[in-house]
Amino acid sequence: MDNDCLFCRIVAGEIPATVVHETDTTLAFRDIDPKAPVHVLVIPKGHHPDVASLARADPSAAADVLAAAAEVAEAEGLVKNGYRLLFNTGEYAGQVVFHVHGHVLGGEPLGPMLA
Ligand code: IU
Repeated sequence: MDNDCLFCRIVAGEIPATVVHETDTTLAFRDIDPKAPVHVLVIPKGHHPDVASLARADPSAAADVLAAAAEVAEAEGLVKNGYRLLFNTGEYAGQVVFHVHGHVLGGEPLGPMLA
């Protein structure tokens, strides 16, 4: 755990979050500033700054995050119409929290990514 990391502190229960899914290795909670009717963040419990570092350091945890995201999408009723799973990676992509997180977005048509 990184004491300066907001998402590590959510995992530790030190900061509240609306948790919608949890496994031994992952946690999923609602984004505090949702960009779609459903906006859930899926994270590994271990601290890794971005998805590339996670995949390198712990491929099994990376697979767990993808599986958890699919389960969240199913539980949130997003599978029939589709949803977006997005990992902002680095400053130019707009990553602001450097504990890897997948955004599960859906519940309305999202349009093309690069419109
Ligand atoms: P990004 O990919 O690092 O840009 O996404 C960070 C997300 O974390 C963003 O959508 C924020 O609304 C969200 N978030 C949150 O859910 N709770 C918080 O306390 C903070 C950010 I700070």
